[in-house]
This record gives sequence, C-alpha cells and structure tokens, in this order.
Amino acid sequence: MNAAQSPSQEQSLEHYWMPYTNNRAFKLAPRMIASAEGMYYTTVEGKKVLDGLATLWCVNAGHCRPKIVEAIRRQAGILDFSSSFSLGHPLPFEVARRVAGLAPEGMEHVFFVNSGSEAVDTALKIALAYHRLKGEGTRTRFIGRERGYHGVNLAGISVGGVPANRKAYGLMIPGVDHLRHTHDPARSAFSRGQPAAGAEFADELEQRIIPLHDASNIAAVIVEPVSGAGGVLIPPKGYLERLRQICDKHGILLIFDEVITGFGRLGKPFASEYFGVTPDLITFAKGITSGTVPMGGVIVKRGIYDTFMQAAGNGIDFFHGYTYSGHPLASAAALGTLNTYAEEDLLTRAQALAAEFEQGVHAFKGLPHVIDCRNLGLIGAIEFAPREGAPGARAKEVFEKCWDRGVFVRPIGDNIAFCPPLIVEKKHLDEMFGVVSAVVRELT
Ligand code: PXG
Repeated sequence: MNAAQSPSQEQSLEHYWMPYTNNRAFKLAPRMIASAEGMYYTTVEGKKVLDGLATLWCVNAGHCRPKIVEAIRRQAGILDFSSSFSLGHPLPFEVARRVAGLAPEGMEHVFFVNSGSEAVDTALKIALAYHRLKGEGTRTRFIGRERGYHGVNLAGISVGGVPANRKAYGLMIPGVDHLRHTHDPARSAFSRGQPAAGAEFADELEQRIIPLHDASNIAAVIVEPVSGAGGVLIPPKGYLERLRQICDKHGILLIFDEVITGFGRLGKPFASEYFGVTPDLITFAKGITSGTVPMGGVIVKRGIYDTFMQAAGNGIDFFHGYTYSGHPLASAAALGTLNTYAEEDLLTRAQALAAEFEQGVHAFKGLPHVIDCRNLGLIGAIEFAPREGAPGARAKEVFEKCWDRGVFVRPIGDNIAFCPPLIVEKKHLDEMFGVVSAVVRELT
C-alpha cells in the first residue's frame, strides 16, 4: 500500500470530488480497492471482494485479463496518441470492423466516443442531422422513457427518466417526452425472464405521444432494451417489437442504448439480436473494453451512414467528434477484449449460465421484505418493500453488509442489482447469492 492509497490519511482524500458518491461518508470510511483479478477485488486492507456487478456493469471479461493488459501495455509504447480528425491509425478501423461484425445485419458503421454518455449524445445528434439531410428538419423531438438511464450529459439526462439525475438541472434540452416505464409488479412480479404482460405499454407511443406531437416532429425514440441503472427492468414479451413497428410506421428512428446490454450480457453480442429487434442506432461503451480504458460508440444502419456521405459533397460529413475518438490505447484495449471474448466464447456464455442465475435470483422469493425478483441472461435484481419513511434503506443496508462480507452488489433505490462478469462460474454465483441471502434474512 502506498501513501496515496492509505485510508488513514484523511487529508489526502479531500481533493478528489468523487462522482455519484456521498463524499463525506466515503471519506470518513473509505472502501478502497488496491487491485483486482478475475472475479475478485482486493481492498487496501487485503480483503477479497467478489465483483457481483462487473464493477459498474462493464468488466465483462473479468479483471486484469492477461491479453487485454498486454494489448494496452504494448500499445502505450508504440503509438500513445494520434487523433482521428482527418488523420488515422489502423486500430480503430479494425475495432469498427469487428464491432460491425457482431452487430445486427445492416448495421455496418461505427462512430467512436469515450463513454456511454457521449455515445448517447452522439446518437441523438446523428438522428437530428439525418432527418435534416433527408429534408425532414422538423423532426427534432426525442422520446425517452421513465426510469431510463442514458448517461449524464444534458441530452442524456433529458431523455433519461431517473428523477434524481434530472431534478437539479431545470430545463435541460427542450422537446423531450417520455414513455411510461414497463415495471408492473401488480401483474408481473417474480417473472422469470421477460414478463408475459405489458407489450401494450408500447402503444402509448402511438396513442398518446404521436398524436400529441405529430410524427413529423419526432426524430427518435431511445430506450435501453433492458434498463439497468433504473433498477433492472426486463422488457415485457412483444414490447420492443411493437416499439419497432410503430417507429417504422411513422418514420421515427429507434435507438437502443446497449451500454449495459452490449457485449454478451444476454448471451448474444447485442440485446438487439437476443430480442430479434434491429434498431436504427445502437449506443455502446463499457463492455467494448471490459472497462479497462474509456471507450464508447454508436453503430448506425447503412442507410443512415450513406445519407451523410451522399449529402456531404466534398466537405466534412458530420461536424462532431471528440479529441479522443478512436484513441489508440482504447482501441488496443478493445481488440484485446474482443479477442478474449472470442477465445473464451464469453459473448454467448450467459446463455449457458442463465438458468443457474435465474434459480439464484428467484431463490430470494419468500425472504423478508422481498417483493420482486427479475432476471434475463446474466442481469437481475431483487426488490424490497421500502422501509417506512426510509425508501432505499433496505438495499443500502444489504449493499453495506455484503461488502463487509466480501461481496459487491449494487443498491438502486429499493433494489439490489446483480450483473457479474461473464467469466462467472457456478461457485461464484453460489458465493454471491449465498452472502446476499444471508444478509437479506437478517433484514428488518
Ligand atoms: N447508457 C446506459 C444504458 C448506461 O447504463 C450510460 C449510458 C452512460 O455511460 P457513461 O460511460 O457515460 O457512464 C450508462 C452508464 C448505476 C450506474 O447507477 C450506471 C451507469 C453509470 C454509472 C452508474 O448503476 N451506466
């Protein structure tokens, strides 16, 4: 342990304003990680902690995997940085080719960014510019969904539907409406996999939103195929299909935010393939590098890309990009990650483990205060009845006690979310669910 890591040196923790954190509480009692390997972290005190959330839904290949580490190391000494603005280097071209190969048929072009938030804002800008190029410049509105999480940039929180992420920021971007979320415990609590009821939630798009705004003013609908940070909400059977039909009928683009579901979470490279529903744009991040180096992107359908190319004449086709789009280290990390996924069949591994995982999630049914269990592929959640006067307190308590007992899971409101790295084995699932259920049994 070096001085900078020492939790005893309170002063040294003062300067870092940590994101999405109770800074005061953390700095009084830091949870500090020193290293990680495979499924486990090691804390600065030397305690091993099982990573039940792929850290923040991203470390799909597990921690410090040798080929990924080596790819990043090697690249740092070959080409540290070169921009993608009218210059190029080979790696992001190769990553784009590989990602397009994993994407649904017809989605062939990839724009790189550095995070999920940037991917979302990029996708929304592509949608606006596309309609304008097609002579439909009135299509400027976006439709998001309650409890949707699309990152933290201004457009992302505007289409997002997590109240706490929005309330401090006033108007955000104008012209946004939201579909209702699909969580329906009265009909669908304890559904195994996709709930049978609720496809009709998609009809709100055609019955309320399109009549209100007129399709000619709507650019795109953006949803997570499975919403993650909003509490792990599994789409009802037929719901995504119906959204696709309605968007097609009205010339509205459909964006799937696959920042969490991309790269194997449901046992296919993308959730789009799992559900058999092809959107017009896919946003991704996290799993592309298994969390090792920041990278994200937007995959677009051929026709959208072609529209930009045809309209541009001799000039720049899209006035958008980040200094670090297609960064060499991120690209090397992505190739190392994609190679690891391919060699270990990790992008389909969730299929083999889904039944075991489902058993583990649904074994919470009947434990104190548990009012729902949800799962699909290797993502799931249990939900508690809120404690009187203290919503979220039960999940927070479960999170804290599990951490103390060596398992990391995420509290989201009154939910505990599970999203293990895709290298997870039965013994890890047993350990994770075993510790969490022991803690849940003690809940008051
Ligand atoms: N879209 C989705 C679907 C996400 O889950 C983002 C966009 C934004 O990605 P970046 O890389 O900009 O963070 C995300 C990120 C949580 C939590 O509370 C979830 C995310 C990030 C941080 C916390 O579970 N998801």
